[in-house]
Amino acid sequence: MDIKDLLKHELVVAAHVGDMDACGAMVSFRELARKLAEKLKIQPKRLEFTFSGALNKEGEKILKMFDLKTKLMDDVPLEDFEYILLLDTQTNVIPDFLSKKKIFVIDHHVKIDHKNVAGELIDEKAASTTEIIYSLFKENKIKPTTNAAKAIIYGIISDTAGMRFSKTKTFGIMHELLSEGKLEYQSLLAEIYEEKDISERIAWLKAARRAEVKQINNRLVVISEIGAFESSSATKLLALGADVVLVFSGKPNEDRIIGRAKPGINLAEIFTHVAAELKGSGGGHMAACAMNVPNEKGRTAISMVLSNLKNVL
Ligand SMILES: [Mn+2]
Repeated sequence: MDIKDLLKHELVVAAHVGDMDACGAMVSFRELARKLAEKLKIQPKRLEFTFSGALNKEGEKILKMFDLKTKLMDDVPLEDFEYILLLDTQTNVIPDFLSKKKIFVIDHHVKIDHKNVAGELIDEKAASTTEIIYSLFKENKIKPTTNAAKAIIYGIISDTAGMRFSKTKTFGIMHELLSEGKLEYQSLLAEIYEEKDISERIAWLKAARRAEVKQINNRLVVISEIGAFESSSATKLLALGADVVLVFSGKPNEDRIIGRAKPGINLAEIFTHVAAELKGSGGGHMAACAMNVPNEKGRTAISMVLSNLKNVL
């Protein structure tokens, strides 16, 4: 099925991690669904928005900014819905009770082997999931409102670290969105990025202090550990000069490992493989990925990633 068929059904729109891109994708999808239904002369269907994992601070900010109400997964009457739309998320990370539904995937992470999805729009080359949603606007000749354009832009900004990891195509898209919406990049940045909380900055510095540096074939691999803010800590350690960063974070129900790598190193493949072997879940982008494994398996996971890295670096 394609997106037009999908819109004939009531939908639970879900993401696993509620980050800026996932939330921006929800905001822009809400508008796309309404306008496309209008265009197709079909009754707009009920949409419920929820997360199967956690919502982060930046995601929360987007939801507030564009007034999108989400529900806790437990409060969504799943039995009423036949279809789930996964945004910025693939089927390997969602809980089993969701996997039983008919699933449509819109995502830009490395494609995993999906079983029985009703439909998918996966573009690993897209900078963000919002970029894929934007392509749907264009394909259907619908002009996003300024709000939807901003939500799309925020998804791109967050997933390319402010355009630093952006491909040429995304610069074109960014230019189009900014000029058509008469938006100014600098003011959008200022709106979304204020100085990080002191607790987050302390986490970065602690992660740096705890860093263990290993040299593998002339490449620097940095391993560290932190209780919270593991993703941004890993990004900071990469910026300090590492080629690969692995940050361990022990959570109450699982061990989490965040990976970051310089371009050209496919860390996601290693993460997916190691996570599967340890009966956890893992994946992401080549150079930015994560895995969750059962408690007490995190250290093993790190050693396994390291031995795999010896063959890759
Ligand atoms: Mn994303």
